[in-house]
Amino acid sequence: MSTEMSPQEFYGEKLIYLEGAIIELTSRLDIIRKFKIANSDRDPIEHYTTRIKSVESMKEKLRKHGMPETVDAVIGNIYDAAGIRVICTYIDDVYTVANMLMSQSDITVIRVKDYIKNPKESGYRSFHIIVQIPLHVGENTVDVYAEIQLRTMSMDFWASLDHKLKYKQDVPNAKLIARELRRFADELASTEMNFQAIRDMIDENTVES
Ligand code: 0O2
Repeated sequence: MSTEMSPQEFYGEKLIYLEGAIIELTSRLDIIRKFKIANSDRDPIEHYTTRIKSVESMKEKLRKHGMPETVDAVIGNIYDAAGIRVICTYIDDVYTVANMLMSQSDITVIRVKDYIKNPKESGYRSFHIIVQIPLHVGENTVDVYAEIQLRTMSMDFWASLDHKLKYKQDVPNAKLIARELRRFADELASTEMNFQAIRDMIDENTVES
């Protein structure tokens, strides 16, 4: 039986900040989807998932950064307590959706990491944005941090397998598997670019009937 503290127990009344940031940001994504469908007939987002960082991994992060294991330390300093992962159809959709979010006047962009243009050593690819979004809670307005990770389906597929390797202990041939994953990441990236080029060729040559 798990003895891990629940987010409600740890965050208490401030859980609403994290849940609220997720609600705000997913509404923005839903509106982007509706706008794109209405204007181009194509939804750039396959799906999105959301999560509040588990208490165990949050405490580990606070310890790593030498911060007290308190809710205030999280709300004031930790960027990814509230997280949204957006899975897009094509690579250019990632940038379209990211730019549409980042250009919203009440969203403050704190940090951008483009691991698509500059993949990690592991082969990991994704576009990360840290934002701050204002939340009206009762009589107060609070700015809440959230992390948005945008990636394509193939980047997501790759990251799930890589995550499995990272968190599993004693995998035989872990080094060899990591090397193979790195190679597959390059192959997926090149296949994805080819898919996008073919999509463009089809679109350019399509005559509306
Ligand atoms: P979880 O459970 O996904 O939240 P920081 O976030 O500040 O600790 P850093 O280096 O600034 O560290 O963050 P980075 O690398 O921009 O993004 C961290 C998150 O990206 C990770 O969150 C993963 O979700 C994802 N990520 C980064 N590198 C890799 C990788 O090589 N493989 C996979 N599968 N995912 C990666 P967490 O906190 O590790 O976990």
